[in-house]
Amino acid sequence: MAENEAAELLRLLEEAETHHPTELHTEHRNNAHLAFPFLADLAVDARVVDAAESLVGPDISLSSSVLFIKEPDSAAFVSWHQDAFYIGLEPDNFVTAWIALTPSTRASGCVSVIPGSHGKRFRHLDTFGEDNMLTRGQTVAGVDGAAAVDLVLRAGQMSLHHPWLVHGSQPNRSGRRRVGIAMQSYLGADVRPTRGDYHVLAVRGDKPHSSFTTVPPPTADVDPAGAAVRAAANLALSAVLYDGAGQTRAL
Ligand SMILES: O=C(O)CCC(=O)C(=O)O
Repeated sequence: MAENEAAELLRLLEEAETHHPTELHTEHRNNAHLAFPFLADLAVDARVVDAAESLVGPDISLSSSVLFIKEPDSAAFVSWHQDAFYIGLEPDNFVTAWIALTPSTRASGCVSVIPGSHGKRFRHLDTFGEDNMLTRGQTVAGVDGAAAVDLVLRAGQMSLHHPWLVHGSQPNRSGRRRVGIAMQSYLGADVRPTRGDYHVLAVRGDKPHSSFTTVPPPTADVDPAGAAVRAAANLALSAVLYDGAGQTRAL
């Protein structure tokens, strides 16, 4: 999308942060598209969904979203990981769209990926590192950062990543916020939960399979119905992401 369109989404997000600070702070960054209509609209935006469809097929649902916000000159980073390692969905016919609302550059800590790494499954260690933005600080050890490719995006661009692609990101050393939202993930028709309960939004084509809980999009910012839908979805997601973990963090 054009940069001015992304700037308008950023304005809406920052307005929402001002009016609903507890709904959008770092530890409450999941599934904001279930409580804020402008993010639900972005989740079903044809430009995003057309790209997802080219990879996962015409019947699509969205299992969750994550706001990845790095404040200016901050230490927050994302360790090398594979999303599918802790997501309870199979087969791997799903894709994440990472949408930049501000420039995502090497200086601001853009997402970096290891080409070809989606062909293997790597062991992850839970570090729960303080500045690590991931739920468990899950980390693939021994990744050669020199092999990484930076996904540099201007505001309004997006990248798509495969669920087994090793990726991570460095701290934001720029003087500007790095704001991205990961629509994580767009699921094809054959995808099923392998554990837990996923609360999905119907995005395109046939309605989601009955093994998922289908939830409605919000009608107003954090209205009681939307807030309840999001809270239930986050609880269910938390149970999946922390399955087997020794400790948890707020989600
Ligand atoms: O935003 C980041 O830096 C990391 C994003 C990520 O890990 C993801 O979208 O799966």
